[in-house]
Amino acid sequence: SIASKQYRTAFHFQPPQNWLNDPNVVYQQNQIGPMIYNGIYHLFYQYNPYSAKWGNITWGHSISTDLINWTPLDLALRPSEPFDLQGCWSGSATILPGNKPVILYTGISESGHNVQNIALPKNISDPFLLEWVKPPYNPVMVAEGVKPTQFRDPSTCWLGKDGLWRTTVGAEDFEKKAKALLYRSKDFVKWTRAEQPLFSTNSSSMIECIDFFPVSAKRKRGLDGSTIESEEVKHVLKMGVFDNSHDYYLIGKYLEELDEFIPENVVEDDHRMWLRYDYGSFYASKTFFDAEKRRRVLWAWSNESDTISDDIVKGWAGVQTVPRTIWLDENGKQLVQWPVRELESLRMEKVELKDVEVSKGGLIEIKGVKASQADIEVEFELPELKKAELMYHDWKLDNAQMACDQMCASVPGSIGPFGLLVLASHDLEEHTAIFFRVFKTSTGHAVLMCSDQRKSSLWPELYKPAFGGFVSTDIKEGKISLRSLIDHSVVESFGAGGRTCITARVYPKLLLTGDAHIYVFNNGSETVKIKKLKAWEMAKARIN
Ligand code: DQQ
Repeated sequence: SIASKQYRTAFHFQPPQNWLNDPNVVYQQNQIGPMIYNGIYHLFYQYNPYSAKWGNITWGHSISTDLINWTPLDLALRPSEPFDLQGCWSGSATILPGNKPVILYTGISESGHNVQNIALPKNISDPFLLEWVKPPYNPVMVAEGVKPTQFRDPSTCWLGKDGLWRTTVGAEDFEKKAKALLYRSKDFVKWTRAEQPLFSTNSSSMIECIDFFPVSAKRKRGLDGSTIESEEVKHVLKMGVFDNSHDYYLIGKYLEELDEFIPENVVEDDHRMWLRYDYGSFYASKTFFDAEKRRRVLWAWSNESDTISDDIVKGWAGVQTVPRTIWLDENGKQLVQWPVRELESLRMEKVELKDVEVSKGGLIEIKGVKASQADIEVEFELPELKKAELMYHDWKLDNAQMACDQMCASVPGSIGPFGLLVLASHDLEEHTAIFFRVFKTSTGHAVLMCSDQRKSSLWPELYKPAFGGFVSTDIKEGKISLRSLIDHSVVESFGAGGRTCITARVYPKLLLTGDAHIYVFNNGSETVKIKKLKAWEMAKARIN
């Protein structure tokens, strides 16, 4: 049945049971107390302790030293006071000077309003930060000039040159305009709303789980959130668009003097023109700066594709994506993501292929690894690009998904569709197809990446879309890579070194019989070459 343990993940974070959604904060705490030599990562997440559906929201808490294996701790926050009686919703942590962590979170008050609260560790020398106290001066922010039920998810705070802390909170005003409100504070207790929001838009009613952080324009390494303006620094503003539950981001300049974010290359106020971290099941993401490893790490909630009643039967719902390092692409125009290196510690048996041609209709099985728990990296070499089919549609805005919908893996093309069939039964009755297709356009070439779930399962009533995104890569070099992490009910894919990512949730029936296979396929008229392929069976991480 759908309640089979086979659908639980081996290396994606999930609690032992019940409902999970947004990652709240993860931060690395350096050497508090003499007993600890490695930093400890803390992951907090939205959690319903009583059921596998959303409700009774608390903060679950787990810790790790490697971002892969996790130990569960008691709930960090649960509703207890008039300012959070109806729920402890999303927020973030900030580390104040002296290595003092503070949580800012949204409480749903007795009267159902969204208010912002503070929580502090009860005992700062407890390395596990087990207990959190809510000072009596809460709430520290209440809605002013915005809907009191649409005002939430304070971001990690950053410190300005003027010595004031800042945070941004998503809100919807009475004209249905979304705002990234800006608040400032000297002491973290008294917060004052700035006249001007950090950013505002007419293209969504509400924006959730805002993340705002600097990225280096020169190097891959991450920057601390309070890094000040300079030639070499750009800022990223990430917003969860409430109307369609997708995370979008903009790259631009943060003008500290004006406390305003000015996005680059944005001509219209239309969220469909914004960038996406992931074109699949991926929402409410949050980054944190890992000071020890000098990287910025991204987490996100990957929602279910089965029904709520299935979730109740299963007793669980929701996973976190694997933690991903993110940095600004060399072209300065988008971010690039790659699973943290620690994930590679789970790689076991390996299978390798080199220089294998896959001609029209070709299907090559990758044998020798457990196909339900694997990490696959392939590098494809392409035929001459002049063979590419013409893109006769006017694919604009966010219609890559539509393109994948119309041109699935079984619709033959010229260069592509080629890629992987994963969680595939021997007769291919069930499979998830992750693939590329190259087009000729009036200005050059376009590369489409799809993750098509429509044939992923024979179970009824699942959400089985074909997700898609365009890939911005220099295809003229004649190469493209694909990495897919297969973890029972998760398929998380990274195209062109992490330039386009797609996470899918699937429930193939074949997992119940063990009939899982991995294939490389080509359905284009032109032969593509597997330059290199490596597939590893993954060990099971110790998660909660
Ligand atoms: N989830 C939280 C909210 C947030 C939403 C509630 C986003 O704070 O806006 O569980 O998924």
